[in-house]
Amino acid sequence: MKRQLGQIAGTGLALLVSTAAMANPERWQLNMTPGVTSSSQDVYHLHMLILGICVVIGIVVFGAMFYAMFKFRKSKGAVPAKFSHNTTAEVVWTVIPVAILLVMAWPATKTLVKMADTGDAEFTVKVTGYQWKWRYEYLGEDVKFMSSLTRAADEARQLGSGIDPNTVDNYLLDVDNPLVIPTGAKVRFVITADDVIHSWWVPALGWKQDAIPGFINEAWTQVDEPGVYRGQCAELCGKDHGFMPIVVIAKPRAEFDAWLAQQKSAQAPAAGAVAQSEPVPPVTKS
Ligand SMILES: [Cu+2]
Repeated sequence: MKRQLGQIAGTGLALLVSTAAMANPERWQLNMTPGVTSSSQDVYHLHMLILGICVVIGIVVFGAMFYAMFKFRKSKGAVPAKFSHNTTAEVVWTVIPVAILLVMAWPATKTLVKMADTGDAEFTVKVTGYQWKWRYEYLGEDVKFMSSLTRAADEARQLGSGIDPNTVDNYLLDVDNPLVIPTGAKVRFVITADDVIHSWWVPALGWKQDAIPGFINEAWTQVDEPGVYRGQCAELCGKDHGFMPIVVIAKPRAEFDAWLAQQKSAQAPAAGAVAQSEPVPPVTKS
């Protein structure tokens, strides 16, 4: 019996350790993932530090509580104390928590400040949320496009479609036009919405940012590993809220440059068509 329990505990521990190392959610995963950016890893380490502090506090507080409850119970002859307060004890149990909070606030604030600092970004992508898709615009590059749920998933999700969602790759987590960013570059995002509030969230990047009509929120990321990172709208935004996924592809610099150049030439209006596609507003005299 003891051996069995030991085996179960060992398996559980191994599961925890192995899943903690992975970037994508796994069945029975209990912990946060470290993600793929320096911000997400800072957040992960901060989370582990604070969790550790909370566990130690929990053990000390509950240990003292249960010790007192068993050691000083009535059946053991304990009598109620007569004093109503003790200034020394009150000062101690105020100062210690304040000190612990300050110790925790220091790294938390440092991480938040770093995550909010969008300076020195190489370029900016404007993200706009719509019911129920995303629009990406590479500011200053003349590249912009809509990004919506793939056709295959959209068909499979319809009632009575007869299509088994299990046969659709990355069901509800794939888009027609993913956002492409270069690896190793600081990319700034300005995030807004055109109808209702949405929220742009790719867990591996380590943050989510609300997309609010009339407001511009900022965020940044720097992904060092090439890869495909998936996310979803994280603010209930209407009936198809669950059907506006996000896909970010991080490509090595050269591949990204080639992709951007190709997008640019594909989206550039043909000579002579400029006047039609972008009418010049009439001059108004004030
Ligand atoms: Cu949404």
